Amino acid sequence: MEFKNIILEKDGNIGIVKFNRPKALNALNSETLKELDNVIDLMEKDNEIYAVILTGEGKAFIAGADISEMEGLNALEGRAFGILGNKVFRRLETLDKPVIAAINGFALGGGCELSMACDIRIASVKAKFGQPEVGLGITPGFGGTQRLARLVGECKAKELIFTANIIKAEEAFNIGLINKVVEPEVLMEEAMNMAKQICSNAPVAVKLCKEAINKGMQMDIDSALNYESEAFGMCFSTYDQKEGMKAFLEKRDKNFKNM
Ligand code: DAK
Repeated sequence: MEFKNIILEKDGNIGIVKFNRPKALNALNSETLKELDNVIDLMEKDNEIYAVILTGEGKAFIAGADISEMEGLNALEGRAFGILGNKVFRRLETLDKPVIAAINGFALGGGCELSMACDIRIASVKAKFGQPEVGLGITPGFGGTQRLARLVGECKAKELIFTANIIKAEEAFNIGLINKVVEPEVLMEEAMNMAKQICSNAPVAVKLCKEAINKGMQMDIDSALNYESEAFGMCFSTYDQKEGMKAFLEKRDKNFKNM
């Protein structure tokens, strides 16, 4: 499938999604959001993809939702835009495979929010993060008030959102917004290495872990631990559990089959 604003590649078991509107710093317009929705469909259906990397072409990851498109929206259109974005971001967050954001540059507003809907965030030292929406007269609309507070805590989330400050990758790392900061030249290599390491593990177990962490974070601890027990039990119905344990006992390399 061909896209106008997204380049889709596959390297082994890894799906690579590149936002490709560099002239507008990859700002998210509704066309790009719809394309991303279609890309998620493809990722979801492809059983050979075990992990996904998102990155941006040019100097930005994503500089936010497209201000030129949003500027003229009426309330109903604004609501529809917000619903579309939230739906797509949530689909990414709940995709049954890990998603790594390789953040090459600006991750502002909707761009920071998109990175927060990913499971792992690796950033170049050149990356910058922020939720500048209040400076435009709006609230973050793609989950920023919710995911940022959950990731870095209420204290820092309020400071970032109320001040609209833009922070460097190093500070984003220090407050727990991102996993790792690397030099720009090795960003994709680092993301690929992590993706390959994830792909070398049992994909069904990884998928169940993602689900257990995401769902468990919204539950009380007893319900969450019950959920974990169910996921753990489920593994014993898989080929990969037998293979993983057998390979260990036989002191040989494992050969997982995603089943
Ligand atoms: N939208 C549209 N175009 C953008 C853009 C954006 N977010 N960011 C940059 N561009 C465009 C610029 O207009 C410029 O276009 P031309 O003038 O060349 O045609 C081109 O990209 C290059 O940008 P600059 O010339 O400004 O580049 P600089 O390196 O000088 O500056 C910058 C880079 C990232 C600091 C600057 O471009 C900037 O401040 N950009 C805006 C960042 C921003 O405020 N982002 C947050 C957007 S608001 C909601 C749903 C969603 C949202 C909210 C509510 N609901 C429906 C409730 C989300 C909101 C946002 O994300």
